[in-house]
Amino acid sequence: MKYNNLINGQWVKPSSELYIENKNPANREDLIGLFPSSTSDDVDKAVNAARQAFEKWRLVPAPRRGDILKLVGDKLLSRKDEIAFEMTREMGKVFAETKGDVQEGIDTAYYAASEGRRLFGHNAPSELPNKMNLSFRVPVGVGGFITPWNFPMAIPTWKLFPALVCGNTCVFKPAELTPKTAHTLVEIIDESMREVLGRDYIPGVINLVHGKGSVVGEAITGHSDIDLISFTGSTAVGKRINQVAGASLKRVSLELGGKNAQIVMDDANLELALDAVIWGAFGTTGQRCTATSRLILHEKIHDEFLNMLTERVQKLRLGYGNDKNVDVGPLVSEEQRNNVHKYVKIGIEEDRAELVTGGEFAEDGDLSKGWFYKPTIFKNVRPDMRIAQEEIFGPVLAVIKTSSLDEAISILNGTRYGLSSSVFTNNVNDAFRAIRDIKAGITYINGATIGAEAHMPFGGVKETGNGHREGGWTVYDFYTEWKAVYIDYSGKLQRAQIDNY
Ligand code: UN1
Repeated sequence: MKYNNLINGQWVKPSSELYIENKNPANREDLIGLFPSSTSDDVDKAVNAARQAFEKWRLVPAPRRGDILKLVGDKLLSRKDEIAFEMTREMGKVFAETKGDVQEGIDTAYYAASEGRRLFGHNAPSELPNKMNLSFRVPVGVGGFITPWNFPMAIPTWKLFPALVCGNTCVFKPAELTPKTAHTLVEIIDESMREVLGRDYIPGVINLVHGKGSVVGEAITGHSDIDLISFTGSTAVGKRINQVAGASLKRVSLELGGKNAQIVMDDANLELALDAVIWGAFGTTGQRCTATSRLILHEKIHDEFLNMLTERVQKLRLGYGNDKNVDVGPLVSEEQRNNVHKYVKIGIEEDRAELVTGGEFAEDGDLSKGWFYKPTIFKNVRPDMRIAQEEIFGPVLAVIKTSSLDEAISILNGTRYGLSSSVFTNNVNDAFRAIRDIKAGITYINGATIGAEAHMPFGGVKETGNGHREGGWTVYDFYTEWKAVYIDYSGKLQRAQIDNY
């Protein structure tokens, strides 16, 4: 089946007429569909449509825009299992997790819908008599949205829903590896717009342009008529986007890499810490920007905990995520698996690190049809080794020994990233010290590094981003401009700073 782009309210072929195959990463014989390989011409058309639509969409009352998002949330909810099944087929993580991914989209839809009735401004008194000052939010304009494959539903919704409720129009380029999920999402948004707006439907509010980052992503980033860019992906690509988009002073929000660590202190509940690290390191096959890729163990519990962990990891069941009794799905692609294996080889060659388990392709029986990799643990890892510094984005955990909380925090902080972090301790003083001293956008106490909730600010410090957050209330600042208004009803010219002082 061939899918198309949505431009100006119409499903249209890419101007290249070329399509890209989308296959199941657990079974490469399973072809999901053909998706457009679009060009900069398609991006131009989408941007033009979004620009025209903006002049009408910005005038639709925000609560009405919220009504559309409420309906989008309802539709996602009623189709949750069906959509999750197709998402697992498309990108590999297990069904329970793709259901969670859709739920995150539903939560974001309802949050954004209710924000349509808030979008609060601030008022302040004037320094002059008979004069009123107020300020309110206006939309920014046309947004370009470039999203990854690991949360093919949640991450696009984090961006598109707040952007839409604020009155912006959208040009959306999803990851090449997960176009079907994006198609379903955009189809639902467009249907909901038609149902709520009826004859007042505005074509071009949301445009979907499939294709390669190097072509479609570049064209969006450099487009002179796009006002803002929101991107989630690698730090290398984020830096490039910031440079290109910065040249035309676009507003840019970047959610980039992570090298997240879980600390386990000697007073921690070890069973709990064990459940958390299994979930954090091997959930989504380690392909989350919040995944636990370093485990920092207090020396007093190091050996015992590592034994418990190894035993559990070796029992994890690999397979197609839509089958029952599967704990871990495949990696998303051959390229991704080769990259993980490259890092495992680097780890083995690096001084002193020791492979405890895993470290190879999983190819028994049906697993040979997909991009499976055995869950992998390294021990005796030094904090400065490459496997402890660079984002691997796969099921590889580096275990580091520590002798104190201070040292553990300094190891945790000692990378160029700062997204998620976790500390297991039952000592309340240590917990609060860690909360204060950890340099990361997200810190969990007695919880895994993954599992952020949609109504809280999501993002990180250092090279994890450029200071913006997604989710929660803060994202509404990214998608709006502040307008300050002064209303003078004195009937005379009152000069601020001059007539009153
Ligand atoms: C990501 O890894 O890119 O906190 C997003 C979590 C999820 C979102 C992850 N709610 O792990």
